[in-house]
Amino acid sequence: MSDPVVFSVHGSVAVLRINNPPVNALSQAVRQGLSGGMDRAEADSSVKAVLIVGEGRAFIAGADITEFGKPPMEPALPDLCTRIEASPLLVIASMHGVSLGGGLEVALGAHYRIAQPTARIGLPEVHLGLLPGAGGTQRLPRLTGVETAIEIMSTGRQVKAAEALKHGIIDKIEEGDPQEVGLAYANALLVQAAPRRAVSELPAPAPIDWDAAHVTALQKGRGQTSPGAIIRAAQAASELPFAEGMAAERALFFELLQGNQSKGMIHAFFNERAVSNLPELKGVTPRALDAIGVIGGGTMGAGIATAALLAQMQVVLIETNEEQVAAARKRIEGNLAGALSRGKITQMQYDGLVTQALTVAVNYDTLSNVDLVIEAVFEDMAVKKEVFGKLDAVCKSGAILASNTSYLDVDEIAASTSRPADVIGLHFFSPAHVMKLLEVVVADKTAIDVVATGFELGKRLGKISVRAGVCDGFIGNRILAVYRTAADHMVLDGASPYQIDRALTGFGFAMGPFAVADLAGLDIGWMTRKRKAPDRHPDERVPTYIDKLCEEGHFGRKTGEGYYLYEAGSRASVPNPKIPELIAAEQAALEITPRDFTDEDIVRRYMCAMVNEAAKVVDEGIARRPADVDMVLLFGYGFPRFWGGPLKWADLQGLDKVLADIERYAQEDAWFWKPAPLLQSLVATGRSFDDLNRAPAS
Ligand code: HSC
Ligand code: NAD
Repeated sequence: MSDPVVFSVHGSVAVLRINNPPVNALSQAVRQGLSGGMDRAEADSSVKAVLIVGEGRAFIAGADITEFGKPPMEPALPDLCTRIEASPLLVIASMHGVSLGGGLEVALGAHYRIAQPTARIGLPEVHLGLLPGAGGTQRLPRLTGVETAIEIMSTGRQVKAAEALKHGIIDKIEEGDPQEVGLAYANALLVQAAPRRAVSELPAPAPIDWDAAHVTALQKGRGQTSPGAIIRAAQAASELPFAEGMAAERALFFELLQGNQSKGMIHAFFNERAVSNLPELKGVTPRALDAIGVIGGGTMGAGIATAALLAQMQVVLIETNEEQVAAARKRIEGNLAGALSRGKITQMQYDGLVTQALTVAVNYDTLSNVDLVIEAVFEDMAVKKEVFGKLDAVCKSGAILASNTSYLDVDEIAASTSRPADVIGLHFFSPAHVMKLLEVVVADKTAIDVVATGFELGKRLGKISVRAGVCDGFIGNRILAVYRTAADHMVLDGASPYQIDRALTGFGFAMGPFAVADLAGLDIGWMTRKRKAPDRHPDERVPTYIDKLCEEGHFGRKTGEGYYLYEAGSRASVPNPKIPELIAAEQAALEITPRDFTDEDIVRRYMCAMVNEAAKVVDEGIARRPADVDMVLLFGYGFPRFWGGPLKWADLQGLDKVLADIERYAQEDAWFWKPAPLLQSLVATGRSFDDLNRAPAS
């Protein structure tokens, strides 16, 4: 392997060029190389300045996250930054691409910073459940003031060079080769006899109302603790001498590193990348994806078309009649107008997308040239089969026929065509141009290059794509049906829907299950209950109180009344007083004596139901690995990222404890709580779900 830091001398400037692909993470070898390079430069009497620069696509992407949790190795990053800053030589960082986390902290250790116009800087540790631990919390507030520093650290956002210049984080922007630009800047500074400027020697930043900022940070973090720790570290920067502030930062960093939230978030970081890395797709070339068809321009079809248009694809959308054609076009234009108003596209791009890239028609022949079609018509097998029959007749040979069905059997849909190998499920989430998840549902006969194309489409649309097998609801909706049922059972037994929603938002979900039901429309669940009623097992407990509300025409948010009451034009809601009465009537009819649940009981039962079904989904091969389930829940169902996903949560609780709870619940309702065999075997053999993630994929 080549040297991770290449040393060279150019006149009176020594260059330390970091070369650690793909993103110059600060591994031990890089830290060692930088420290050794500083020693070497200082030992050379001809050298007056040091330029730190990165090879490849980034200056430095931060500490090497793979080293977290392993025994620390010298030199420690904070010490390296201090060592750079303390150098008697003038130290300059020339930044391109991203300078993130420890990468920015190294640059803040330098005395001057120059950046490319396209460079971006940031302290994204908060997304890993951490805080900047190599002086970022102490140096950044000295440069920008506390408010800006806190905003940058607690959002973790990437700041463009121009903004960084405005805040005084960098000193100069100049386009060109980063090393050449950096050398010119270093030489100019030497000519001017510019002083060494140590950020640590700047005056401590002015204080703010720390306790108020702490409360706000915790509220915004919805249960995540690192934003609160960021405030405390900034407070240390303001109140303590620099060295003591550094010690306070280090203590807070290690507290977070040892906690569960950083473990969950680091799990999410690596697995959101790993999830679409299927060994069987190595070397498989995806089919073409220039033009796509969409059947049905309702909620989902319009969202999918929008996503494809925003990814520069030609889109042909088919609806049933001219009125629906106009309605579909209006929905897509509305979605694109949203992208325009958020600055994601320009007016010119908007015009091009709606006039040239999008065709909306009634006639299926319009689809003769598309590479892939996604069907998003009503969730009804007969309608789907009719549509697939038409697609089979008009689509060119090799075109991929995909269904966005939520629950239906993709094998059955495939079998109704003359080309089952070209059929796949592509399950998007609503709103499809916003939600990050795509389940790529692989049917029995789906060809491997069709699977590869499904993943390629996901990549082009900026989605996190997860492979799923065929079953009722695939990965996500199948698990959802079970944990949702656990919530319904708790209502029957005495917990109010409002307490359940509160307990689960307290756990970190963006919304509780009953608020979600109102948003999705209560009619969906009502219809499903009616459809499933004839085959229901006698031991299955299904509450019907909410059906009474549906019978009166109340379907949740869209009609203004559901579990909650909604005022027209407002997002605010209040509990619907009819609900406790309806629940009480059903409890009386079923002779249930309601009991109290603590918030902790509620979370535990909800999570145990989720984990138990997820273990079955992995065991049956519907999901490849536990981490795949975790990513589905994270990106499709609002699961709190700081837990890493339900199976990471289970690992962090201890699987033996989770299984013991499930067995205890089974004493009340053995039909619902059947322990998953995989969970039992992991407990029996002392393994975790994460052990299965690490096992080579079959
Ligand atoms: C940090 O810096 C902590 C410090 O404040 C203090 C530490 C002090 C501790 C000591 C105390 C005594 N490490 O995303 P991509 C891999 S925390 C290791 O597909 P892109 C990534 O897994 C860090 N690996 O590319 C992937 O691997 P694969 C703060 C890293 O162009 C490959 O690189 N920094 C890595 O779409 C390509 O990545 C961050 O959180 C890292 N830091 O995006 C930045 N970064 O090919 C995290 C990436 O095997 N990184 N990899 O799948 C990113 O945001 C994005 O990767 C980039 C590139 C925007 C850098
Ligand atoms: P929708 O009722 O909003 O839209 C369906 C559209 O299909 C309507 O505009 C209808 O006119 C059109 N359509 C019906 N038959 C057609 C045909 N033969 N040819 C062309 N167009 C036809 O429904 P939706 O919510 O967009 O759901 C569509 C599909 O996506 C369903 O299979 C659903 O299960 C699935 N899905 C929905 C969601 C969701 O949250 N809404 C999420 C994921 C998947």
